[in-house]
Amino acid sequence: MTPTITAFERSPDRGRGLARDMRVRWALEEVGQPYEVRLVSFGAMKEPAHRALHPFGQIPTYEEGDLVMFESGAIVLHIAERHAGLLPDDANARARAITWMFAALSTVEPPILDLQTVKLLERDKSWYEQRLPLVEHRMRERLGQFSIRLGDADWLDGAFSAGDLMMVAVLLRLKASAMLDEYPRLAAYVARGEARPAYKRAFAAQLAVFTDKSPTG
Ligand code: GTB
Repeated sequence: MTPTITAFERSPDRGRGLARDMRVRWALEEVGQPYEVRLVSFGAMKEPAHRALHPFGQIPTYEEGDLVMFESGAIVLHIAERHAGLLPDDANARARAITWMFAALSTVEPPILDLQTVKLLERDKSWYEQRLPLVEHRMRERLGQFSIRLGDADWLDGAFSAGDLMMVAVLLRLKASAMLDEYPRLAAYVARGEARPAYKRAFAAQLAVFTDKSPTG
């Protein structure tokens, strides 16, 4: 059965692949599962029809027969569990790959989001000058720890896994800032993820949504 995912009709990132449908598309491409995409506007996301799929009125969602899911992490895990290619067969190695997925989502992504929130939404606040260095420090601390753990390995635990997919997807949000370049091993890790053919196909698909509709092309 071909799953259907939802994505922004018009992504605010203008097709840079930063919205969370990208990680779901990438996982589907890695396992070779074709999928359909239903594009939703910001208005439609808040309507009852979409909220029935996603209680928080967001993207991405995932529909496969009777199954409806939201939360990109749960969706990627579902894809990885149902198809070969993203989780190792060995039970312990599988548990470790899932651990890295959770680490990406609950330990590395929050400080990245904090930093982006401060920079985008709190610039005019009285606390901005005090808060920014604190949030940057927390981010650098986390990236430093992760860089030490990755070391010179290509991937986190042997072969590429859903853990790497999620970690690269999360780190990609830092790509526009110079911060990632302070950690050459992490910059190279992200570049290895972006070089994967499945990543490139997913990226091209989400970019086409933007370029096909962009008045300037
Ligand atoms: N925890 C959920 C998950 O992992 O699936 C979070 C889902 C989520 O934040 N969805 C966002 C959304 O629907 C899109 S990805 N936002 C609309 C809303 O809440 O009304 C977040 C995102 C949005 C835009 C950019 N960008 O433009 O760069 C990057 C990431």
